[in-house]
Amino acid sequence: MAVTMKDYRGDVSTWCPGCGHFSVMAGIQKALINQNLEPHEVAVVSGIGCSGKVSEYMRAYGFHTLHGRSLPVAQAVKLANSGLKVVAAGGDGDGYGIGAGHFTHAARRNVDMTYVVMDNRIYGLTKGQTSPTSAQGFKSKTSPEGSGEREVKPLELALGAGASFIAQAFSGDIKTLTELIQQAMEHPGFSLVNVFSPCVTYNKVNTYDYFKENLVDLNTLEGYDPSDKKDAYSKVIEYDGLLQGVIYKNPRPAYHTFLDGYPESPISFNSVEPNKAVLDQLWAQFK
Ligand SMILES: Cc1ncc(C[n+]2csc(CCOP(=O)(O)OP(=O)(O)O)c2C)c(N)n1
Ligand code: SF4
Ligand SMILES: [Mg+2]
Repeated sequence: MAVTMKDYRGDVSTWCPGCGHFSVMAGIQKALINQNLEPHEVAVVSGIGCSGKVSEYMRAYGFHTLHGRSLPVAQAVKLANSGLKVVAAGGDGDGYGIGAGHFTHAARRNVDMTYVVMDNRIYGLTKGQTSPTSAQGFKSKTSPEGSGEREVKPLELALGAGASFIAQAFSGDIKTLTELIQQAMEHPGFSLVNVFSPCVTYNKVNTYDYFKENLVDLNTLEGYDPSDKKDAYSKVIEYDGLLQGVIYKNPRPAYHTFLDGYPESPISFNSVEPNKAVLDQLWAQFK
């Protein structure tokens, strides 16, 4: 039987009506359905934030970790069970603030998994503080005079850190969002999809209209080559990161291929019925 949205549907309880995160979750679910993956073949690992609730709101294996800690857990899940499609998800604060160190190392490590960041340029869950991606000058409860810090630029950060697949999407265009998440999931290595996902309650600057007016689709730029890193940097800088599409794609061997003796089939499929000889050997070590 074909997998449908019903299979992935869980209970959503606290997202505000109109929150961009609804579309991101739907995009993840649709991308999984398009690959005919069933919920028991998928693990969603999330951090803390409104965005982090995605692991509870959809039906699949889920792990709601700590703030900024989805990536270490997700990488461990994938290495322990290579049979799972692993998706880490969280917010801009989660991924580019407290979790930024994990992000840069996950990008260069290249474990075969997908990271979806719901970038609303604000801390939503804690009620509207300036986040790492809030623009310099952005006013909020924590920067009433305007933020004095230059914002983190997720695409430049990911390019510099060595991510082998980088895409950017928008909650207001669910079709493209779904296609990009699916391409990321099919990429054999670490893939990032940064999604502009408006917080309708606390960010009155970076709204749906703001992104509709300012985002440029890479497909409209003639001759853009996503495998060319120089081209990627130059367009990202030229458009100040306000691009939609595959920014960079250049597959290289995933992390597990460098692990000597890493099993072909998932470790979790191995028999755990120890015979007497194995048990005696183990017992001898603890005597
Ligand atoms: C170690 C730690 N520090 C701070 C917090 C408080 N906290 C919870 S969510 C959050 C930020 C949420 O913003 P973001 O990651 O952008 O997600 P959003 O709610 O916007 O989707 C913060 C600071 C926490 N839970 N744990
Ligand atoms: S506070 Fe913002 S990010 Fe959180 S659920 Fe509401 S709209 Fe979404
Ligand atoms: Mg946020």
